[in-house]
Order: sequence, then structure tokens, then C-alpha cells
Amino acid sequence: MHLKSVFFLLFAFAGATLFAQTPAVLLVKEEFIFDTPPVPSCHASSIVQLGDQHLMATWFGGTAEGKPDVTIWLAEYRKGKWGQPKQMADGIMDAGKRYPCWNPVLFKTREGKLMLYYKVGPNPREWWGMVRYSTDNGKNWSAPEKLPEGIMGPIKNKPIQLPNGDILHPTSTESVTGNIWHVHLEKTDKNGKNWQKISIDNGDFGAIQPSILTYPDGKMQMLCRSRQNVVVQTWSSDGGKTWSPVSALSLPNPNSGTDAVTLKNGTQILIYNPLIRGSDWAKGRNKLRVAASKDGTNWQDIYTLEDEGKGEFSYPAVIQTTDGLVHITYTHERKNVKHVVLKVPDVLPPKPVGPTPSKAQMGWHEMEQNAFIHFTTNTFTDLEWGYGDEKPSIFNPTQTDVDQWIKTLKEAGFKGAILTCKHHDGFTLFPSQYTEHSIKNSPYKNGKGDIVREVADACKKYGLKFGVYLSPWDRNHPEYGKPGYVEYYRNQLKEIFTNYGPAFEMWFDGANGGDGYYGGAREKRQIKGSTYYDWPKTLDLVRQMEPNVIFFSDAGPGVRWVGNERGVAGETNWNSITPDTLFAGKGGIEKLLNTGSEDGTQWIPAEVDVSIRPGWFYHAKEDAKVRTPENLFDIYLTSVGRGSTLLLNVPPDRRGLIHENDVKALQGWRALIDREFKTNLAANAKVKASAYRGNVANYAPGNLTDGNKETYWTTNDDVTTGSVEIDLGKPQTVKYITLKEYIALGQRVKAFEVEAWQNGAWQKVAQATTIGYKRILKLTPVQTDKIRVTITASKASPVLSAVEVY
Ligand code: FUL
Repeated sequence: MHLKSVFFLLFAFAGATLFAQTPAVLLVKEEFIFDTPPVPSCHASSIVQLGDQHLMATWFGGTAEGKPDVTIWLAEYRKGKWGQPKQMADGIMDAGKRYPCWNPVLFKTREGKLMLYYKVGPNPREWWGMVRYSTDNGKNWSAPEKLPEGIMGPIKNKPIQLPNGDILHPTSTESVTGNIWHVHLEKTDKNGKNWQKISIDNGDFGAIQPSILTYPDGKMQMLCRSRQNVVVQTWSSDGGKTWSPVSALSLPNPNSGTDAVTLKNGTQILIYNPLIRGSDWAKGRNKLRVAASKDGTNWQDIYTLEDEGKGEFSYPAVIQTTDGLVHITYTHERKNVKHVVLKVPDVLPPKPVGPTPSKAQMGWHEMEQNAFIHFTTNTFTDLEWGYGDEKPSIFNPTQTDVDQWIKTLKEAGFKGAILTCKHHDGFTLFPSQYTEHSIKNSPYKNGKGDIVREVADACKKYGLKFGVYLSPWDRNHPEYGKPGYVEYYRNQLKEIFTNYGPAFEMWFDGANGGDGYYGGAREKRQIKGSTYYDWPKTLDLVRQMEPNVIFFSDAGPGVRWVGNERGVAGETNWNSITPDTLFAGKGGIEKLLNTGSEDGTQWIPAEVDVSIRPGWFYHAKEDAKVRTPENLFDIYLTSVGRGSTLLLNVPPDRRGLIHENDVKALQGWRALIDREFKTNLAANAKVKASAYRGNVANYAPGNLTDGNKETYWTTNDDVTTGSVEIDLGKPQTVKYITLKEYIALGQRVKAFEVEAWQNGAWQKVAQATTIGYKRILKLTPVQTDKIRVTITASKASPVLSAVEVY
């Protein structure tokens, strides 16, 4: 690259950053405290500010929690960098006995005394409180000393210092017998001396590990983890002397540590795992969120720190530094401590409305276009549904070039490809050890071939995600319809997901039961779609291997069928649906699947599956019936343009190649999309809005045209309609309007219209209902210099991330 163009790029990039608005909650930084963990396991961090750009964090670490070698570690952060961790304390006691160390807590008083509290002892029921002090910001520390008998010190979260200098230490106990968990407070003077206990009525709750929040009216609140699957609280109106009985908040808690802090502007911040407890400790700790509140009672999620199908992200610690930023540390898979810095706006973002997409679903929405690949014995028998009695010897694609398939798909703009690893005929495109009806008994590469491997590898090579179709209905298998087949099916899922992953989507269709070969029985077998496969168990099995996989079926749970195979999502297309009574293969629900339900309980967006040819499999007689680029473009508008993801089937032919006609159609289609959406006339355009939330930049209408998917325009909570006006600068021919909702906060818009400024007046040029991830409206081309979008009905304040004009 020429030096000049490097300069140009740098300049353009800086310009874009300068003019971009800020997301409501801005991620300033995220990093791990260490590059190479000094010990195999770490947990329970705490963080404190020592000065400008100067922080200190602590945690316990060793071979594993509870092992005698576990010690207390400390690291300092200066000017944006974490230094080498140092060991600060161990559990070697005078008698030569060694115990594990636990939950360290850092605190610095207004007077400048730095305190490192921690616990030592065989377990949380028998541990005792320890402390070290530093009066020179951590350069030198006093010798470890035991806290007075019966005093714990802060149990996990930081203390607060009262206006009179006294310190309140949030703490708790776990009983040696009877397994009673109980929160209380300890109070000291400003030097951390003269300990006093303040007891709290815990009622029936088993609560531990409180954090203390303060309110402008002088009230205080403690938030704690509980064994009752909720975050619990207690309040004080007398400066912390007495506390109300413990009660539940509406926030879930999987019996995992939380932390909270009061910001200078009065906003309360809580970091918590928003799930209920699973079958073991780590379950329920796979998601971690930031919630905010003004009154301590009404909480809203404002940021997602972690959202994984599996894993432990837990035990947060949170502080606000003098520059206003919020610093969070938390346990990351027990391997590292993660440090995240956020800027939280004074005016809080809108509360999420209804269900919202998971991180994996969001990734799926952003893919927009995926390809389906149907290939099996049907390609050679000219059937759509093979009976299951095919001879493996007929599978013989002699010119197979999987690179050609995936390269073609890549060039057409697809982001992922889902392969029929096994269709209803039961023939496996991989050498399954569980069946002879398999590629291993075909002439393809003398029985050494493996199309699943080739596709997975080519996807990797071309940067496409790989997905799996493994038909539940199997017309070859003798046990189909009996319990034995379900085990067989699960075994093959194990083969696929352990040998060919990662897979982003698993597709299981609704076609089930009926006649088939069934190992020679040649009969009709009916199954009960709602129960036969025991899907919950099967999905759990797959999740163990691929925690973030998206499951497609008629009823989700990841994404749903769109209700037809014509390529058409509903004009009105809600990403939500109530799946309670739905299951794969249930009849009569096509209309519901097509539109979703406005009040659906789960985020299960529609996927539009359609074939480029009349059939799903290649048939020479359909070579002239390949969809035209124009037809594919219409499908693009009725799928991606209606907030869905398109899954377009492109079946390889008998040679093992994507047929020339299909290649040509795809190329034409791509060219059409590129041509029609070449220049966004609204990029960086001036935008006005009828109103915007709190009149602050975080929610200003300029966020609609800044090209940043994390920024959005929204209104105050009581405003559910509104308009934005885009100034195109000069008269332009406008053919399409693209709108995007910021779906992380739920799908909201129910109706909107678009107007163009013509001859001194607004003329309506389109109206529609839902938006969702993306909505493209095709207009009768119009000459105009101004476009106005008016949200006429919305479930709550509309939240839009983009308006594009083409
Ligand atoms: C349906 C199947 O029966 C078809 O053969 C095809 O695979 C389509 C995508 O799903 O359920």
C-alpha cells in the first residue's frame, strides 16, 4: 500500500471516531490482569483506586479453591497497564499449620490508610479474618494480623466510610452446623479499630456477601447473594445502626457473589449473574450483567459482560474512580481476573422490553445470509426424499470440488453454510461408525471420503461458519420409531460435534415418520413428535459439546422456521414467540411462525429457508428452473429485508460441483445487491428528531447515521412515538429505506411511516409495521432532499440504531 493511502486511511478512521456518537454504556476497555496466570486457579477479586491512573487489585490463587497452597495475590495498574502479580499473604500459621486463604478485600480510607482484608482457614465456616495495612499506598505493609475473635472483616465486598469517618464493613457468616447463612455488619473507627457487630434479621433467607449502597436522603441499602435464587436486600434509615429484615429483589441470583457501588451522580450499579442456580456451582455463572437503579428497587440491565452457554464468570468487584469511570473485575473461568472499564451515562438507557437476543442469536442476526447445502444419494436417484434402501455405491460424485462450492458461496456474500450431514434417507456424508449406510461404503474416494470434513475445512478456509443438518427422521435405520434409534441419533451428534466443530447452527427439520425401508421392514412408522426424540435431553447433550450453538426447528429454541419454503417472512415479523406448546413437526402453526407474536415470551427469530431451485436436491431437469438474480433479490427483500436471516439452498450436482447456472444466478444476485445498496445517502447525514432521551448525546438522532451499530436514537420512557428527519444535503433519487432497531433492548416498533419532502410538503412514500434487526422498504423511486421516518406505534420508547437511504 502506498504511504499516501495509509495516511488517508488513518485520517478517515480518526475522522469517523471523532464524529461518532457514544454508545449509551461505553466499553472503555476490557483486558485480563495477567498474560500468563501465575497459578492454575484464581478467584474472588477486589479492586481499589490508589491515585490518578493508579489502581490495585487482589484475589486468591493456587492449585484450586480450598487447597492449602492458596495465597493472596496483588497487582498494580499504572497508566493503563497491569504489573506483575505478587504474593501478599499465605495461610501458614504459627503452629506450622497451613490453611488456604480466601476472599481478599481492598479498601482505602479518606485519610489514606490502605487495608487488605482476607480470610484464612480450612473452609468458609471455620475461617477467621486477617488484615494488613499500608500507609504509603501499598509500598510497605504491616505484618499480617488476626482480627479480634469473632470478627470477620468485609467478607467479599468493599466497606464504605461514613461522613464521620467510621467504616461499615459488609459481612456474613456460614455456620459450622446447620448450614445457616447470615449477613451482618461490622463497624470500626477510621483506622479500622474498635470493632462492633451490627446484627440484621435475615428472616428465612440464607444470605451472604453483602455490598453497601448509599442514597441522597441518607438511607443505606445492602444487596446480597442468597440461596433462594434472588438478590436480597436490607435497608437502614439511621446511618447503619439498624437494618430492616432481609427481603427479596426481583433480580435472579444463582447463589453467586455480586457487588454493587453508588456512583457520584446517585446511580446505583450492581454486577450479578442473571440466572437461577443450576445443578452445580458453575451452572448459572455463565452470564454476567451490569444493572442500574436510581431507587434501589427498580433495577434494569444496562450492560452484558458475559453471555455464554457455558463457563464461569463470577464474583465481581466494582468501584468508581475519581474520573467517573466504572471499573469491574471478575473471575474468568477461574483462570484469570478480567478487568472491564465502562462509562455509564447520567441518563440511563431504556429498560429492555420483552425478550432479548442472546449473544449467539445476535451473532446469527448479523450473519444475514447463510447457505444451505443439500447433497446425498438423492442427488443420484433424482429423489427429494430417499427411501433409505439406496445402495451406497450410487453415491459417486467424481469431480467433487468442495472448494468451488464454498468459494462460490463466499463470493455471493454468505456468512455461513449448513450441510445435510444426513438427510431422511439416512445416508451419512461422513464415515459414521454407527451405520453402513454411509459414504464409507461408497466409491467416493474409495470409501475414504468425508464430505462433512471437506465442507467444515473449506468453511474455515474461506471464513464461513459451518452448520449441521442431521435429519431426525431416518428411513434407513431399523430401529427408527423405537428408543434405540434416539440413542443412535445422539451418537451421531456426538460424532459430528466432537469431530467437525465448531458449528454455529444445528438444523433439525419437522419432517418425521411415515413409510421407509427401516432396515428392510418396508413399513410405515409413526412417531409422537412432541415426545419421541426427547429434544430437551438431546439439546443438552449438544450444548455440552457446543455451548453457543443455535438450534433451528419449527419451535426454536434458537431460531424458528418461517412457516413456508417460499422465501417470505411476515410483513409483520416479531422475533418473539411463546414456544410452550410448540414442537418440531407440529402442524397448523405456519401462520404463527411466519409473523411471530408481539407478546411472545422468548426471543426466537424466524429463519427463511428456501431453495435456489424447485427442489432441495439437484435434478438435471431443473437446470433451467434456477431462480433468476431478480427473483433472488426479491427473496432478499422478503427475508433479510424483513428482519430475518436468509438460508438459501444451493445443491451440488452429480459431478460434485455447484452447477454453472446456479453460479451465474448467485453472481447476478450479488451484483444486484451491491448495485442497489452501493451508496448510503444518509451516511453521516444531519438528522433532527422530534425528541430524544434526556436531551443527551448518548441518545441523539445523529446516532442513526454514524455507521456505529452500538449507538442509537431513543426517546424518554413515556414517549412511544416520534420522528426523525434526515437531510440528504441535495435532491437525490431514493429507492430504498433501511431501518434497524437496537434489538439488544428488545423489539419495540409496531408501526411506522416514511415521508419524502417534495414540492414544499411531506409526501407519504411507505408505511409498514415491524422493524426488528433490519427492515428494508422498497419505494417507488422518488426525488427528494429530505426523508422523515415517523414511528406511529411502539411497545415502549422506540430504539433505532440506523436509518439508511439508497
Ligand atoms: C424439510 C425436508 O423434508 C426437506 O427435504 C428439506 O431438507 C427441507 C429444508 O426441510 O423438512
